[in-house]
Amino acid sequence: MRYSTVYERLFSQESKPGILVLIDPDKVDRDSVEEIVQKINEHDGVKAILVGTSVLLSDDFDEFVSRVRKVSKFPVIIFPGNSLQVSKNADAFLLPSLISGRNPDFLIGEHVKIAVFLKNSGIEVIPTGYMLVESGNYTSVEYISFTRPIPREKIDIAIAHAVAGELLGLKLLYLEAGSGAKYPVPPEMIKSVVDSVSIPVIVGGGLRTRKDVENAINSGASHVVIGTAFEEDPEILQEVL
Ligand code: 1GP
Repeated sequence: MRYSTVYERLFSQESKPGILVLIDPDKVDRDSVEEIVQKINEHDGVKAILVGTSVLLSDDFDEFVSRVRKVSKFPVIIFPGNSLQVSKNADAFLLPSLISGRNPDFLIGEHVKIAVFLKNSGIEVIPTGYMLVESGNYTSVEYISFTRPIPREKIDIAIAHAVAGELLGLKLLYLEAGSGAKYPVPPEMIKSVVDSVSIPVIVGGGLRTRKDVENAINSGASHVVIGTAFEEDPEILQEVL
């Protein structure tokens, strides 16, 4: 690999915007894991595979991550919804702090439970400011995290949270409308946040069409996250980028 870290590979200046495909371990038939990853491998617009979910009902997370990584030609990054979703078998770990909320469990609590494990594992950790944005429906992340999303039109509030995250030393911002969101994060909010910070911003939640993806990328998103639309139709990757 040309880059020494996944972070560099994804966010170096010459890295073009692309897709981070989110695989929810609770939604994948265990007989089709390799086949699904092979499908992802076919698309050069993909930059990485994220693995994670809001709750986690399955009991084979570690093995699941290994299977994905074994076949993937892209880096595999854990994007955990809680402290059960850890494994040494990934290329990197997004450590999200839900900075748009005021629930201490998701700001620091879950992190304390896995911090020493992560450090000892040697896995690359990417400290991420996770910002939930109102999306027109009640999403799993809102329910599970007991946090309220930032109102869609409150761009000033989004900027203030993003800048606070940057000043706290976070290396990445994730603007999230929530899985299956009715409306993605508004382009104006993406643009304002991107213009306010010098760390990369990724965007996800409710992105289903080429237009959705273009809106996010043209607004300055470093990459976009696609989960539900890929689950519903793996060919979507071809269409959106
Ligand atoms: C959820 O942003 C991701 O954390 C992906 O959302 O499932 O709506 O693509 P979708």
